[in-house]
Amino acid sequence: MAKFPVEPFKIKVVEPIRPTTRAERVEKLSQAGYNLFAIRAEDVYIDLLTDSGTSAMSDNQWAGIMLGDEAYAGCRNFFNLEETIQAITGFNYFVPTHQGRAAENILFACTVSAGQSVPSNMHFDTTQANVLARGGHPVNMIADVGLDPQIHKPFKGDLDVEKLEAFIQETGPENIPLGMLTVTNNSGGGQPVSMANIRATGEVLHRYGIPFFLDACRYAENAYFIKLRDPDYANTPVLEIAREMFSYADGCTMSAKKDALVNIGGFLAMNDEELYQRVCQELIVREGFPTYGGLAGRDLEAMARGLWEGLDERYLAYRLAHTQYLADRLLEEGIPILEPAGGHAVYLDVKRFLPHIPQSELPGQTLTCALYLEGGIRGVEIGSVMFAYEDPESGETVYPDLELVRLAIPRRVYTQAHLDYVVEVCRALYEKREEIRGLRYVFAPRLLRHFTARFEPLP
Ligand code: P70
Repeated sequence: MAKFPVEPFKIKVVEPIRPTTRAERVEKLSQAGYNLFAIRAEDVYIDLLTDSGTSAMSDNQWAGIMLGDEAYAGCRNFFNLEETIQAITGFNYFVPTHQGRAAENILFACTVSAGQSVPSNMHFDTTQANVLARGGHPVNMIADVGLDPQIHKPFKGDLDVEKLEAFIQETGPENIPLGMLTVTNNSGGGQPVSMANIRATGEVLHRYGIPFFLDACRYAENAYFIKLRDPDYANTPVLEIAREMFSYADGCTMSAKKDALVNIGGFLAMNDEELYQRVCQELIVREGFPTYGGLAGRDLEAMARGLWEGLDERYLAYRLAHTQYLADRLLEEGIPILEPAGGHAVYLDVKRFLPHIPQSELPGQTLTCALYLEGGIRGVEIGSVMFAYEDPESGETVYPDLELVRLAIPRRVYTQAHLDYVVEVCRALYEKREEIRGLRYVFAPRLLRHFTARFEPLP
């Protein structure tokens, strides 16, 4: 049997949760248009929708909140945060933002023009949408192993560097304002990117004069995976690994709602002073003055403290083992998941869980609904609803290679018993998987469709 890691903390504050009846869930789901984003959190028993903003903060972070300096300009918490971000990333300049997508919006507003391309290992939903919103083309270049849900490789988040170079030569560097790597790769199973691949990606982009940014929201989990899986780094402190990862890049976007263990916050960091000046202008129009960037002073303090806690090696060892525990228990029950386990989530492999439902009938979304009906669990579809698109030339729908349901694990929130319950529900559902029927759209917006689309069950 898989072994559960001992939590490197004890629990001081609790929040009650309430199971619902199946009859209640049937009604709530139908009212929500079969989209779990439209369900009230109170009607969810175990909420694995996201690891973003859902962390339990520490006593030290809450203490920092009381030290919030709410001055409009130059609050002391900004300087604590600045010192922290410089120590960890080494980048010269940064601005706070209210969350990751605001950092993306500002970065792309200052860099991307219509018709230009932004290559990445894999864009997540908001970076993809923010590139599209500027009239740009988000291009994914994950190495082939990253698209095989069953192959065991240490760094399935790696970008295909040869593909990148060929793409730059075809497209012309002048049409590529920046390149990115998402660490860890959220759309591809929370898989890490190797240090060698971060270095090589930076080298190729820089050879053509193209800036390189990390989408760094799970950089600490990525750094710890490097420590665990790359023998060259087995004895390197994780802070040093993180610093080296950032050293190959020219900047990063960060959703601090993930590895910085806060409920809200983010930042955009960079080395280029001229870019920083333009970013400040954009920030002042959209987010706020550069020493608070849309956040309260207390939020900046919680972020500064959370960034250090997110790099704590005992915490990271527990964090990855906790996710691994859920993966191992599901595998023990024969339930198909993307392997190996990701850092922040376990991803059900829907093509093997519901092989009888074609992607046109939205099997990932269907499975999120079935999990909710079966046990009040909320996961999120990372598949055709999130990523399918219409080919502009043929008019045909292009479905993503991976059809997944992500069970994201909030940090420091759920115990072994919660995860065991999740396994029980998945097992019960897997046993009756053949009874499950697909969905169709009733409403689908153009950008970031998954958040607000509505569905109905197929007859
Ligand atoms: C998640 C959330 C956010 C995210 C990310 C990467 C790699 C940027 C951002 C934007 C979003 C989400 C998805 C499904 C359900 C709920 C929430 N990811 N880059 O859970 O950051 O949210 O702060 O604007 O993963 O993965 P932000």
